Amino acid sequence: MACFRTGAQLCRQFLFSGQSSIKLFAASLSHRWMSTGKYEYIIVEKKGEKNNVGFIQLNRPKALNALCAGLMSELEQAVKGFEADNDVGAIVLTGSERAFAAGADIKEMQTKEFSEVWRGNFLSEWDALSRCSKPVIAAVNGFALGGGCEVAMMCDIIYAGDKAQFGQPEITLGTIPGAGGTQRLCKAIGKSKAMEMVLTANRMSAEEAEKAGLVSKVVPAADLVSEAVKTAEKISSFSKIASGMCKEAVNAAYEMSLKEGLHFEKRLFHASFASNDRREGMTAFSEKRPPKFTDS
Ligand code: DAK
Repeated sequence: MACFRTGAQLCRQFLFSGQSSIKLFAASLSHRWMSTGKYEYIIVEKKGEKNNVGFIQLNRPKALNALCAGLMSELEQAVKGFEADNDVGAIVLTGSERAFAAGADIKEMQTKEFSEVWRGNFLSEWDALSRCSKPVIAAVNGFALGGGCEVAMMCDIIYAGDKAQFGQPEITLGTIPGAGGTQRLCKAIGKSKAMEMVLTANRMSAEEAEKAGLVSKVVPAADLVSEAVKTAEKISSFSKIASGMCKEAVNAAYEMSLKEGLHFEKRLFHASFASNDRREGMTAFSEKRPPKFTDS
């Protein structure tokens, strides 16, 4: 199964890498559409010197970026748009200085009944971000609470501004985290700290989150986005086939036993030998010159 998925992904990467004029035209159209502000709750742009970083800013300031259905649906569209854009090698997701996101929209959930949420698999569309094949960096300033913390954890790397606060306050609403707050948090910071956050609704500061391993870097709030974009640019400079494989392999560590994960990693490594970029990377090293990756 693992090998099948790897092969399928490789084929898809090969297909996307064909820089045919039709594909370039479609990408430029979708970029133009994304940049013309057709979104209500998010801002979508491309950033970086080479315009190769997808940038999504949650933009519902009056509700502290509460993640209403409309916002989540726009987020899914934007992520899919960047996935289909051959120029984009990594994505940055951020909010405002006051709030990354204060959680799912409580007012939208308030009157829902059990039968409705159960039968309709309420909020199942939230998974889209965690299925993105390109690396995503969450740049978190301010509140990342409930679903906001869970969305950050769906990303591959979290950078935090120095005033960021992480928390899973669902218990104060008589419910529990529903999008990874009991699972990803536990894997990121361990059972005792996760239990404490989930059971007490106590928040974790940026500094504590870095110590606990939830975030990889804390920077002054004002520098957060540029730091995240810089890292995304660096990732984008490498072969997209290699970065996609790296992401897939690291994520496998969450879902497989060590034995299965090591096997999966080795097979992906072998599969990288089918790419031109692997040959180019090793040739460039031997010839003492920078590589020219073509994502093929
Ligand atoms: N929903 C809706 N509105 C929110 C909101 C939220 N989560 N958070 C804040 N707001 C709104 C406030 O109602 C207020 O609106 P107005 O009254 O001005 O109209 C405005 O944002 C400003 O908020 P405050 O006046 O409260 O501002 P403060 O600075 O005093 O307080 C705060 C900031 C972040 C501490 C506070 O707003 C707060 O405690 N917010 C709620 C945090 C929270 O409990 N979050 C968890 C929500 S439950 C699932 C997927 C996801 C989820 C579950 C399942 N599946 C895939 C199944 C997620 C669940 C959740 O996230």
